[in-house]
Amino acid sequence: MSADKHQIGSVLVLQGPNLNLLGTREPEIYGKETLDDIHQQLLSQANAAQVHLVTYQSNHEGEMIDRIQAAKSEGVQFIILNPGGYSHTSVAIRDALVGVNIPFIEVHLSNIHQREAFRHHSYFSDVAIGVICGLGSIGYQLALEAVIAKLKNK
Ligand code: CA2
Repeated sequence: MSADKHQIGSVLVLQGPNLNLLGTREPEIYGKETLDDIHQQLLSQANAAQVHLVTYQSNHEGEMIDRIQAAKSEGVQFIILNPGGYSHTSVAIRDALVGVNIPFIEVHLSNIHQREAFRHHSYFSDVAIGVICGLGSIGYQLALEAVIAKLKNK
């Protein structure tokens, strides 16, 4: 569904593999909230700002790429992306984002730089307009606040 005439813009929140498990395991790393809790909060924040927001989670690289390509045809103006484990492996998702040329903010719940060395590099950070990590679910709220400010200033 695309934004109506009262809305100031359209945003996709795209969540990668295993983020559907939030709130069930490893709360010390990823927090206690479920993905649905996080999405409900973002939907209410977007609604208050008259922003059209859609959420999508997939455990499959190809489905994430298809969703990014669909976002282009839907007129999505910004993507808020947590690529999950694909952060550290996926040239293909990076290529999709560069290909559609939709600005995106990369969000990680945990501070990937304090963790294992293989998490220190992300294939997305150098092409993102901004990167937030280590702040838990607040990171998504801050990313949406930044997107709302950009939509108001356009
Ligand atoms: O900190 C983040 O948001 C990550 O993107 C999360 C990914 C991880 O591979 C990245 O290095 C950093 C993993 C998401 C897995 O989430 C789970 C949540 C609960 C239980 C198990 C996994």
